[in-house]
Amino acid sequence: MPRTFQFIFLLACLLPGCGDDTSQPPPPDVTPPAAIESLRLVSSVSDTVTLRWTAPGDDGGDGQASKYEVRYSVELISNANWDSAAVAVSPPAPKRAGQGETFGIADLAPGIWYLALKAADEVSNWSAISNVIAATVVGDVPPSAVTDLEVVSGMSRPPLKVGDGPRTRTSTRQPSRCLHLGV
Ligand SMILES: [Ca+2]
Ligand SMILES: [Ca+2]
Repeated sequence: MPRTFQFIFLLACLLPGCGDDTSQPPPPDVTPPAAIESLRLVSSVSDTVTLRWTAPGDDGGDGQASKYEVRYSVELISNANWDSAAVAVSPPAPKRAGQGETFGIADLAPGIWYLALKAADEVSNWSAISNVIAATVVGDVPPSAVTDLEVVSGMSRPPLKVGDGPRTRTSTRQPSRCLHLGV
């Protein structure tokens, strides 16, 4: 290096701020969203279950996660079988940490289903599995047959008139007629 440049370089390094390099990239994001512990069942109607939980953050409980993955299975979900559980389509985009999320899964067969979810940040740091909940799906059940049908009122009788004697009730009934069949 020419001496002139050496001098300029040394002089620059004596000035305040020498060595500060603001062009350094930020440290990599290695912190996943916090595991969701607030998953709960809102309703199970027909073949659809509706879930609700509180959004985690990008880093633990801070910020905003980037995506969810909701899974369901007829077996209790754990780390061992997470990958084999069915993936629910079109989960919601995460809101900011602390806000409520609602999501429905339709077309479930009748039976008991276990459900759980994970959240990930923008570099796919995945959280641990949420709490696991169970939902009973009844499916589309037709109305049961009526087995207790009965008559609760017959022909109405005209009311008694005030002043009529106990045997002077008015009636519109026609005299009964008998049909005699000759032999
Ligand atoms: Ca991040
Ligand atoms: Ca993160």
